[in-house]
Amino acid sequence: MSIENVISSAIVRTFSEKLVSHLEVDVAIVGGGPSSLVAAHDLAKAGAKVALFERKLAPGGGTWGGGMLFNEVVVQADATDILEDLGIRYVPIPNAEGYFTLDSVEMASALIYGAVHAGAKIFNAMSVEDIIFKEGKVGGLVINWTPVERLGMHVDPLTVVSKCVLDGTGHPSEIMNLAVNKAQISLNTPTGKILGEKPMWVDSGEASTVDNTQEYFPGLFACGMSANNVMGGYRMGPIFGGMLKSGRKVAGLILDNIRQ
Ligand code: 48F
Repeated sequence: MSIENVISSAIVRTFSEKLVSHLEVDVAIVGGGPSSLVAAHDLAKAGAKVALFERKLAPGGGTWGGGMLFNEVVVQADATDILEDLGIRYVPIPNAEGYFTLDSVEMASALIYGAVHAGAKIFNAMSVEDIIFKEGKVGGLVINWTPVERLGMHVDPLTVVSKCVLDGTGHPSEIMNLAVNKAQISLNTPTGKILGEKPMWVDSGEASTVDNTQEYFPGLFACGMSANNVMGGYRMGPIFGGMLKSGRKVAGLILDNIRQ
């Protein structure tokens, strides 16, 4: 066999095996932002079978660019245990006890590496365009290649069956929108609908991101800014403790759910 054939057939075969073995999983995660990457890490480390689908070529979501492309972010003391677990270094901010800066590129890459090495499979350049909603239950995802989505090609998708779905799509809460508008699901919010993100209020947003991280319909969870948007929390900008803690919280909730 020629080396050209060796390379191409090895890539096609190993990718196909990876995808086929993740068409049915415990947890299907949508979006590879900081909250869902922590969730993927914790879930996989605890033994759950996890597939994460990220629309962009590079997972990491809003982590890479820090604040206004200054590639540093801030994390609070109560989330440094998660940084330690993932081997991410941080530096105290002078005169601001309990706050640290860290390199956003180190954080993004360590979160991705941590999730993959814990056993989660990340499928990049794939977009989730719908949910499986069967007999009143959320049963998985409908996926397609991002270039198909972006070019508006008329190509049917494939599906991933899962026990739980996690919406980690950030500010737009894409999966929750599909649940409300297409599946007519009434979410576990005061109106049953998405309440919508409020403007910036850093400390309120940080606390509410964690509080709002929950199961919003049987088998359908939200974390990070998606959860905050669903429940009408405030935004917080380039401080990431709440995102990391939200990912850890939702992993615990999902593990309890799938173990029952
Ligand atoms: O927005 P994002 O980083 O999610 P997050 O974990 O973190 C929010 C922070 O980055 C920041 C903030 C912190 O202070 O406010 O915004 O809540 O990442 C969401 C990821 O989901 C992907 C998207 O490309 C991004 O990488 N995504 C969104 N919709 C889809 C998707 C979809 N339908 N299919 C696949 N990926």
